Amino acid sequence: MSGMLRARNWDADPVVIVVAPTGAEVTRAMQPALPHTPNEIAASAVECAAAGAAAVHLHVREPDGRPSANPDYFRQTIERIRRQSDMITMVSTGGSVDMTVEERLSGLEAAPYLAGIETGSLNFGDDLFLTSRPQSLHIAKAAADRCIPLEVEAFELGHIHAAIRMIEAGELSGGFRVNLVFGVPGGIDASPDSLTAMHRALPAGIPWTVTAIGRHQRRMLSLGILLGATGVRVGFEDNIYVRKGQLARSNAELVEQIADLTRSLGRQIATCAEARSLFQLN
Ligand code: KMH
Ligand code: ZN
Repeated sequence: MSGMLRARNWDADPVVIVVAPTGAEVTRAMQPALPHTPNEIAASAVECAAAGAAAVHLHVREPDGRPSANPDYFRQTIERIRRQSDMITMVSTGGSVDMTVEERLSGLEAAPYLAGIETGSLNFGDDLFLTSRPQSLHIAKAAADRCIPLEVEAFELGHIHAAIRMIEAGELSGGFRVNLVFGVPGGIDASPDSLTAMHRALPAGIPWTVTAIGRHQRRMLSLGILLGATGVRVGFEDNIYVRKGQLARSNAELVEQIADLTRSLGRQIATCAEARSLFQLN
């Protein structure tokens, strides 16, 4: 084969498993194993790292379970995770639907490796999840000031186009990576056509991950794995069931399940070091 050009195999790169252990919407009434405190969230993340997760998407809660914007909770959670694992710590700047943008920025105070950013708004179930363009610019600047790279959370096509415009205008620093989110009521639906439409809108060569809410989650993640996604996301933020009608015992059980699925589809699981390189964080 020497001297001939060869296509890069679709399965060449291992898959980064991201775990979102807590989120802002799920309650303990819905999922009794939901971690609330920094200790619980960190313990869950570390257990997920042992099961194959290389990155963790963090929200924090008050002890009674309400979504929190307390930077100390983010700090304690991240310190505990870092003491016990090399996984990439990523904070949400989406927070919960009723937080102000300043509250949503509180995770940046904990010096995470990575942060999410919204580049547009949508209905979120019965609520509004609002991020105006000036607010996106404010979040991007707050992250850039702290040298924290960003991952765009795209809930529909327009969010990708808005992010591309920000990149072109030099308004997003630290590289460009996108998490495609399917199935939020009010956002793009969880269907194969929607995944290919979102995938087609991405600039070549950027890291991209797939998140899906609801009953099509594993099918959407499978499609992402087969289309060469950099990573896939699981965890109680997105789905509390291990199969129809059966609650997962833990976030780690969901990580084990997606790791098995990934291998059965012909791809390997990324280590934390590989995930840093695949997310272009080195
Ligand atoms: N809780 C949602 C309103 C993100 O983390 O950036 C926002 C969310 C997305 O979970
Ligand atoms: Zn989130």
